[in-house]
Amino acid sequence: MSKVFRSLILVVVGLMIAAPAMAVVWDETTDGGGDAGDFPTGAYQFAPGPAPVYDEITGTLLDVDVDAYCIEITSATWTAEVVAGTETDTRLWLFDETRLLLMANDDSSQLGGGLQSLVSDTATFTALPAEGGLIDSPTNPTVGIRYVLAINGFGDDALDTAGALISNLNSNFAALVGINPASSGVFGSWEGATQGGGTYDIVLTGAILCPGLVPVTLQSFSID
Ligand SMILES: [Ca+2]
Ligand SMILES: [Ca+2]
Repeated sequence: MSKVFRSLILVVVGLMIAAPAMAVVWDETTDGGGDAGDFPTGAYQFAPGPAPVYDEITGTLLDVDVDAYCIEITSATWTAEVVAGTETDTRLWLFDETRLLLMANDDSSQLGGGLQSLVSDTATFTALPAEGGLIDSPTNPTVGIRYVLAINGFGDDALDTAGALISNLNSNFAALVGINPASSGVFGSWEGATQGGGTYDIVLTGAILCPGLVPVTLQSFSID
């Protein structure tokens, strides 16, 4: 092997090591074909096959809107974070296949995200600096299992089947919040409050957009 060729290989290998992993972005409209469903009164979106693996989601919220996506948790340490967008005040909700809320967050001000949102495993959220890190009875999802991640805007609330607030986000803006003790925790409907709308960008770490077929139990959330 010539010195030049060997040097070239070393440079290429060095660049490969230095290059940061690039996120693969799923767009609600260009990849998903249009408005993502509202869970469970409309379909949610998921990837068509095992590749590529999507770990970032972009879309647009209307004035009264919820966009839902199937995500699979791939690591015990994971986050789903709204990182940018013109929607200035988002909310994130994570439900399991029985429509039970595991956790929700309104404002990720602890990360400098202001009125945008972040959900994560409880250990990661607890370790966040500044005013954040507060948790109120969230439940960690299971690695390898699929869930529904829904995004909407303040102050549209999720209601249970009896019409009660599933989560007390109104008094826990910057906390990771689980089920309101006065609620069954089982999703019934969205309150439907006007939110203002705008674009959003959700970055997934330790989680991916569900690749390919979604379990029948999750499919039942769709009215299609
Ligand atoms: Ca929608
Ligand atoms: Ca918010």
